[in-house]
Amino acid sequence: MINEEVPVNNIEIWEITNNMMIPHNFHIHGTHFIPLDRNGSTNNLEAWERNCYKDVLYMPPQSTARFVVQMTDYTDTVYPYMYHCHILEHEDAGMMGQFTVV
Ligand SMILES: [Cu+2]
Repeated sequence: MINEEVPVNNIEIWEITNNMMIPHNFHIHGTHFIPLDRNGSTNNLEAWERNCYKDVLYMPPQSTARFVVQMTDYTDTVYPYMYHCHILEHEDAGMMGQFTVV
């Protein structure tokens, strides 16, 4: 199953939400992103999360974050990229999605 189809080189803002009562670490493959805010404010980003490229973002319980991202490499449905929680037990339990760049 492909969760997202992203136009190549498009500059996008993604919003991700952790609606659970435990933290997660959002991780994306094939690109990196610049965090914009957490829970609606840049003040909720740590110093090491600002103005830099990341491929993992800590998501506290009940939090929402936005980041700007650009996918510069094509991929397809045979070898899609993925995003997932970087906590191994969560990843193994299926907390992940797949996306293509077209
Ligand atoms: Cu997790």
